[in-house]
Amino acid sequence: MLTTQSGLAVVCLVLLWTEAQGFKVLWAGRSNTHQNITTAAILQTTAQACKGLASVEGRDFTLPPGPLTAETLALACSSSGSVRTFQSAISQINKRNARVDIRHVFNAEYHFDNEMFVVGRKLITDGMNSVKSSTKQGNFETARQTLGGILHTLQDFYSHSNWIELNNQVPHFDLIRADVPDIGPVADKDTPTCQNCVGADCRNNILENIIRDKKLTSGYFGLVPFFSKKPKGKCSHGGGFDRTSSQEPVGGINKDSLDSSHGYLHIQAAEVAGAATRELLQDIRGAAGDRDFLRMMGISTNGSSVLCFVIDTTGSMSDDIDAVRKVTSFIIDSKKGTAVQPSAYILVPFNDPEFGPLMRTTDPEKFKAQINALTAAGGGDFPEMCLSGLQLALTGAPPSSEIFVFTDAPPKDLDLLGTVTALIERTKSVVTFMLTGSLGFRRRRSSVQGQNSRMAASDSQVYLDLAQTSGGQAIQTTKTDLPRATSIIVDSSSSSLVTILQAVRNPGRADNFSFTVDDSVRNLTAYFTGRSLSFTITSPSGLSQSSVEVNGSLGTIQTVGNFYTLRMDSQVGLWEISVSSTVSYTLKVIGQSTIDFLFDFVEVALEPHPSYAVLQSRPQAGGNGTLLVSVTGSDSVRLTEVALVEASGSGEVNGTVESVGSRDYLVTVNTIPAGEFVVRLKGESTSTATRAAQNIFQRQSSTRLRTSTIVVTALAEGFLEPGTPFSIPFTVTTNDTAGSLTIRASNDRGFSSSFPSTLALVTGGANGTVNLTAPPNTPSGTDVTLTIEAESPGATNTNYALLRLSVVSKVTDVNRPVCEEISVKANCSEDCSLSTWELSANLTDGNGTGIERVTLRRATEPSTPPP
Ligand SMILES: *[C@@H]1O[C@H](CO)[C@@H](O)[C@H](O)[C@H]1NC(C)=O
Ligand SMILES: *[C@@H]1O[C@H](CO)[C@@H](O)[C@H](O)[C@H]1NC(C)=O
Ligand SMILES: *[C@@H]1O[C@H](CO)[C@@H](O)[C@H](O)[C@H]1NC(C)=O
Ligand SMILES: *[C@@H]1O[C@H](CO)[C@@H](O)[C@H](O)[C@H]1NC(C)=O
Ligand SMILES: *[C@@H]1O[C@H](CO)[C@@H](O)[C@H](O)[C@H]1NC(C)=O
Ligand SMILES: *[C@@H]1O[C@H](CO)[C@@H](O)[C@H](O)[C@H]1NC(C)=O
Ligand SMILES: *[C@@H]1O[C@H](CO)[C@@H](O)[C@H](O)[C@H]1NC(C)=O
Ligand SMILES: *[C@@H]1O[C@H](CO)[C@@H](O)[C@H](O)[C@H]1NC(C)=O
Ligand SMILES: *[C@@H]1O[C@H](CO)[C@@H](O)[C@H](O)[C@H]1NC(C)=O
Ligand SMILES: *[C@@H]1O[C@H](CO)[C@@H](O)[C@H](O)[C@H]1NC(C)=O
Ligand SMILES: *[C@@H]1O[C@H](CO)[C@@H](O)[C@H](O)[C@H]1NC(C)=O
Ligand SMILES: [Ca+2]
Repeated sequence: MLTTQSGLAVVCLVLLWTEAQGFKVLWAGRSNTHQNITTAAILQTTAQACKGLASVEGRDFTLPPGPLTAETLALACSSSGSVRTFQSAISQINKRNARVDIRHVFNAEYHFDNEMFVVGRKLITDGMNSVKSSTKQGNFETARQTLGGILHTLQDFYSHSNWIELNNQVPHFDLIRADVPDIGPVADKDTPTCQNCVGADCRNNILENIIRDKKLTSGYFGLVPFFSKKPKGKCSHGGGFDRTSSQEPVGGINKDSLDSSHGYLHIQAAEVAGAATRELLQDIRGAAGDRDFLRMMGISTNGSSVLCFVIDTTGSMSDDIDAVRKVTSFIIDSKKGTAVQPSAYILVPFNDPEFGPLMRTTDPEKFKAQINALTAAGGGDFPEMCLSGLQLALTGAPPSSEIFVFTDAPPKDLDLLGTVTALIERTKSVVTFMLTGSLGFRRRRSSVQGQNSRMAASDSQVYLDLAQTSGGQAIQTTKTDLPRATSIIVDSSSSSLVTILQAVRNPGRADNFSFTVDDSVRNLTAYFTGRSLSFTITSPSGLSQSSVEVNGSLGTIQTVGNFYTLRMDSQVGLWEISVSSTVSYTLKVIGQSTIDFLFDFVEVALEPHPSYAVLQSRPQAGGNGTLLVSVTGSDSVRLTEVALVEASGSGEVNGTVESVGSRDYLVTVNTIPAGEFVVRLKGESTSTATRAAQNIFQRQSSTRLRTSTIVVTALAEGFLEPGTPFSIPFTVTTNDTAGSLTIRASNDRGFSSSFPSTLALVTGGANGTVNLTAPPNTPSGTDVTLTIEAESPGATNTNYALLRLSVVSKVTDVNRPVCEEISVKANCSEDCSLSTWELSANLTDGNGTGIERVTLRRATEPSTPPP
């Protein structure tokens, strides 16, 4: 069953006799996993949504022959630019699904163990309500997060209950309906449901009368030796970790994998779980509409990049706002009607003391109008609320967005620095600062309201640091020259931007860098930022150009303030860059390519069920670490090397790479570097047009990461209800033995919160609670991002836990509207889409909240098991 792969052979030997909760997540051999089931269902439902949207928009939709993949489907959906975001959406849903086996291993209701049908179903229906509300508000991140979790519970029903043994071939539809009172006959607590298995043979251990009366039951599960007990006569989950399965009646009924107690029904259970997953997704699709359903899945017919501006609107900014207007119009007009226009536009103005609100639209003309409406005024004293504005952009933009901040003043809200840094690390968005006036070169800002504006070099340091953490630039220029620097914004609006190399030397020093360009890369571009820089680039064929040659053998060097851009021919092979500056500098080499990667540090647990959960904080210092890396964009790439590279040195640590899925890899590193580091990945691709020799590719993370000696964990399940305080308990563990921790909690919605500002250390750590309250009028589906920061005694170390929560109003109307057919006038016999027909129907919602929307949809194909 289990493949014994590199490094984990010993563990796998142990796992040979184990089995645990739900379909597996990792190391499932030939068995179906939660990921297989979920991915297949998403592809099928998304294909139907694409088909629906295409027919409404009068476009053709044909699925290519062969197996459905994210690539082929995105292409068929006329959204080839969305491959990466589609894969990223699937991956996010799968990660939240996997997390349930780590965070809720002891909560039976999340797995439909212990006959917890009522609570289990409530998790699903409450979650569906939240997914629909989030989608309606455009909060797709939160929607995916919730969706991943409830799909785990839904799928486990088919593995852990006796639904399949009751000979059901289709899903239990009532599990996803809040409008039915119960889910049918369930064996009550006192009714025995199982008998002993005959040796290892558990085929007939469910009692005959339970099967005959069609009573639902599920296996009991307990991990704790001697303490785990089950009620008399009840079935067990089964498997080595389940301590109840050795109690009478011995054995189990789970169908988690081919070699489980009821492994002979594994395939059927997985098929019905797949059909159930499709049903749930169809229900969400119905509520969201095809366009928003596809956006939740990361698919937009308008390309996938997001244009995101954070703009200082205080008195001295009118030149900058003009420059933003011009570049916005340029991007929108030059990409109009093409497949590469931004899929969304985000604008966050900030002033002092006001900032926000975040404006998000998919309509380019509306965005232009919003930018045209900006005026420069006010601002009071010199510093402004820049970090508050940036915080909104970081939580409101999709992950890995490029965010551009325009300002000429230092930040006033430095208390948000830790939060903004945490958000950059977690979202992996890239922040580029356009610093003008006094923060730029030469010209100084005119004094505001008679106050003297005092500037120090340190004023811009916060921006330089944040740019470096995110992998962006801090471009310092005059207001007059600013329009020439905005070409970087045009570059960023391409939907397949990848980072090939990025490095920072601060303090500056002479150094040599090399990088490999593969044949999927187009429009190779190098950016340098630094004062009085001096560099030379050499191509694989030996052509070289130095920074003083404006027009050289590789291209034209454009210089604006401290920012240099060189666009080059994307020659395949090994390139070299030699920098001889002693002042601090950054360099970044980007290109356009479909091949990229996603990564997260994860916590892996092998017992009872091998699974992982994404860390919402910095990894622990001095120890080992595990990353989940997914290669996106191409089916024919193989990852060969993943290294953590010191951000400002040349040290690097190689990881052990283990494939755990078609494009997913678990990478373990023995010692995470102590300082800041980036993730670099190398691999081979055979997707060349010519299918020529193997093609080595290299990619790097933009974001700089770091470890911490403090560990912060916070667990928040469920949803905030408007007007009601919501408690989020958190735990801090640290090496420090005395003193107290400083705690800061902040959220991006300005919700009122209470938390202890310091926590006294008890041996090894401390526990605390943050109470967060959404105002009573908060719309259902609003999301809120909470950062809980802990700082060690003496401020030597900080870490955080970042949580994205959803506000959901109590549902009062669970009854579906009714569509009653009155008459149909049609003379079409076969394909009615080719003729005219007339339908008259009576749509009513009883005493419910009313009918929101009426859509016509072609009947979907009957649920068929995946091929
Ligand atoms: C695509 O762009 C058009 C305008 O060009 C806009 O009306 C529409 O809302 C956009 N669609 C999506 C899914 O972003
Ligand atoms: C960079 O490479 C050049 C040529 O190979 C070499 O002369 C120089 O010493 C190197 N510089 C550093 C800092 O390694
Ligand atoms: C590469 O850049 C050129 C010129 O800047 C542009 O015309 C072309 O569309 C870009 N290529 C791609 C694939 O975007
Ligand atoms: C990683 O570190 C943890 C905690 O220090 C330890 O329990 C575990 O065995 C280590 N794993 C490996 C593969 O070294
Ligand atoms: C990392 O692995 C690569 C390829 O396996 C090897 O070339 C390189 O020297 C290794 N680096 C370190 C620091 O071990
Ligand atoms: C499920 O995924 C695993 C890992 O990618 C794969 O080995 C297995 O063949 C898949 N199973 C099915 C039934 O698709
Ligand atoms: C605590 O200190 C020990 C020894 O200095 C170190 O090995 C360990 O990694 C530290 N743990 C944390 C959480 O920092
Ligand atoms: C949070 O709310 C709980 C319950 O209402 C209360 O006991 C606790 O003291 C509150 N904690 C803080 C930090 O306000
Ligand atoms: C924090 O809470 C956990 C679980 O309730 C408990 O085990 C731990 O001892 C507590 N730690 C401190 C420092 O109070
Ligand atoms: C539509 O349904 C409502 C409620 O059932 C009923 O009162 C009404 O008469 C119906 N209208 C028609 C035209 O059938
Ligand atoms: C309206 O609400 C009442 C009480 O909540 C319920 O008994 C009744 O069946 C509802 N009527 C309809 C048409 O749904
Ligand atoms: Ca001010």
